[in-house]
Formats: sequence, structure tokens, C-alpha cells
Amino acid sequence: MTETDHGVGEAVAARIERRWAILSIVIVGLLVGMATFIGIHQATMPQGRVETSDPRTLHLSGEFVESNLGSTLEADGSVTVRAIGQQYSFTPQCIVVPAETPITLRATSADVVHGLLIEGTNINTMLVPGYVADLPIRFKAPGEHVMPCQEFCGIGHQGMWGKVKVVDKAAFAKLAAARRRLTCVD
Ligand SMILES: [Cu+2]
Repeated sequence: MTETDHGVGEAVAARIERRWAILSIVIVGLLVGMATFIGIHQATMPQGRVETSDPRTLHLSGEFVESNLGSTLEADGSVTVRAIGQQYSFTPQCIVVPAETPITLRATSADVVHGLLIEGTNINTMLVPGYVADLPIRFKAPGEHVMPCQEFCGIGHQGMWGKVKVVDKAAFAKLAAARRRLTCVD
């Protein structure tokens, strides 16, 4: 290998290195661009699926009338829980659900903005009057979880607490056979 060959080799290596450096900068730029676009797009566009409710008539008709609140066993074996938040309580105050079962929580507010947080889970949502919050949950094991309102909603906010009681799947099935809408309010 001559002195010139060595120089050529170095130039080729430098060119290839530069090409890869540019390519990696382009990839990083592309990813940052995508993340920025998706972030801005999601923040400025309405969600794909928005469900509304009328807080003035919640108690009169529709899904959130009092007799329809609580947990219900669906034909496919899943459970739907319907609840409302109002100053200063949740209805039902005590939600009973089975363990190891897909659950859909549907909740809304009858007056101002409330929060619904189930301790020990990733459930943490706002209850905004006029809108329905729809969240999937699944509990691994029976137990009790507190459910405070986590959004300041007025003077009685600190007293706005509910509870979620997770029972064994078979025990829930037995309860569900006896009643259409279940709660653990006693
Ligand atoms: Cu509240």
C-alpha cells in the first residue's frame, strides 16, 4: 500500500462517515418532527370519539338515570360500571366489581368538573359536565380501593370520596344473578 492509497482510503472513509452522520441526523430530525406533529395534532384536534351527555337531564332519562347506575354484567361476560359525580359525592358511593374481568367505567358529572381517581390503579380522569368518560379497567385481585375526587370542585371537595370493592369473580356472578344493577352501598 502506497502513501497515496492510504490518503484515498482515508478520504473514502471520511466521506462514508459523513454520509452516515447526515443520515443519523435526518433520522433524529424525522423522529422529532413526527413527535411534534402528533403532539400538536392531538392537542388541536378533537378526539376521534367524544360522547356527550346533558347534565340538566341526566337524572331524568338516558344512560345515567339513577336506576341504571352501578355495575352490570354484560352478555359477553364483561362488566359495565356507570357512575356520576356531583357536589359532593359519587353515585354510587361504593362500586362493586369482579376481579380478573374486563370492566368499562362510564362516568360523567351532574354539575361542575370533578375528578375520579381509583387508588392503586392507573384510573385517573376528569368528569366534565356534558361529556362521558369511558375507561377500561381490570383488577387482578379482590380488595378495596379508595376513590377520591381529585379535582377541586367546591367547598365540600375534601369530603367527596367513594370506594371500589373488588370481589371474587364467582361472588360477583352470584350477586349479578340476583340483581340487574349492583352497588355495595349499604
Ligand atoms: Cu368533586
